[in-house]
Amino acid sequence: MSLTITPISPALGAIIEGIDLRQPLSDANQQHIERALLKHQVLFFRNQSIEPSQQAAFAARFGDLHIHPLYPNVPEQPEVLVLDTAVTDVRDNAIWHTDVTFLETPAMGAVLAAKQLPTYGGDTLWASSSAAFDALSEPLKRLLDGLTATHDFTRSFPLERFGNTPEALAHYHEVQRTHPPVVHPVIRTHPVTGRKGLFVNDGFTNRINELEPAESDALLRFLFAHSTRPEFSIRWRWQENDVAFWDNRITQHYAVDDYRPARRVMHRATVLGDRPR
Ligand SMILES: O=C(O)CCC(=O)C(=O)O
Ligand SMILES: [Fe+2]
Repeated sequence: MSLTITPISPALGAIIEGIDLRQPLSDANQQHIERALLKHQVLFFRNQSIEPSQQAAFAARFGDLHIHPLYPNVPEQPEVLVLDTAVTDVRDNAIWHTDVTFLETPAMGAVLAAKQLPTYGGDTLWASSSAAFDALSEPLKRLLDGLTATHDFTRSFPLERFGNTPEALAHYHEVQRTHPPVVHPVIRTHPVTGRKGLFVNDGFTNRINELEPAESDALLRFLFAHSTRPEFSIRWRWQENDVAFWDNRITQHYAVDDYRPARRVMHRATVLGDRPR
């Protein structure tokens, strides 16, 4: 069976047909998917009713999997985290972000499966960091290249939301101890394609280190707005059993928080990546 790849916008996104993600991935299909991911940055697969074990097996073909320090997971498959509005306050994802940039080695990608959806609402947007970078003027590109920024998980996961019992508070402090703020380049070069992308995000980036605080605040505000312009983004309207696979090295995303009190359940497997350069 051959894969069909249908792009959905000029900046990023493609729908992949002709594959059953419940089955072990052939080497040929692994390569096709990897190539499509590098080109389109986020891929969508429809009608994939995958079990957590199958989701983890698929994701693990692209790298080691990350176990999230704060989100709950599927007990028998801890590499698959659960975003269930009946269990967790998932508001943290209603902000433009690149996953886990508070790690020294943030995720290379993530595989997200839609398990239960509201009748409408609950869309997710992705934006291309390379399209955003390409659209900057040459002088601004030159200014940003070589600058570094500090990323901190407490920006999106504040103590007030995660420390409301003594055990949760102790756990939060432990996560804080093991996850100090990290420094990444403001412009990241994709390790495989060599494309440059803006690598700051509203979810986790607190400041541009080499600038005065007021300069950093103003420039970050501009960069957050610029990176997520409609021209560089897509909005995905989920159907149950859709699976998305994004390249987290060169994209940001935003989970729209517009459907409560309806319930929404997603499963995510996160593939670890390398140190941004
Ligand atoms: O729930 C979603 O659509 C996306 C949530 C999110 O940010 C993630 O899974 O990384
Ligand atoms: Fe995310």
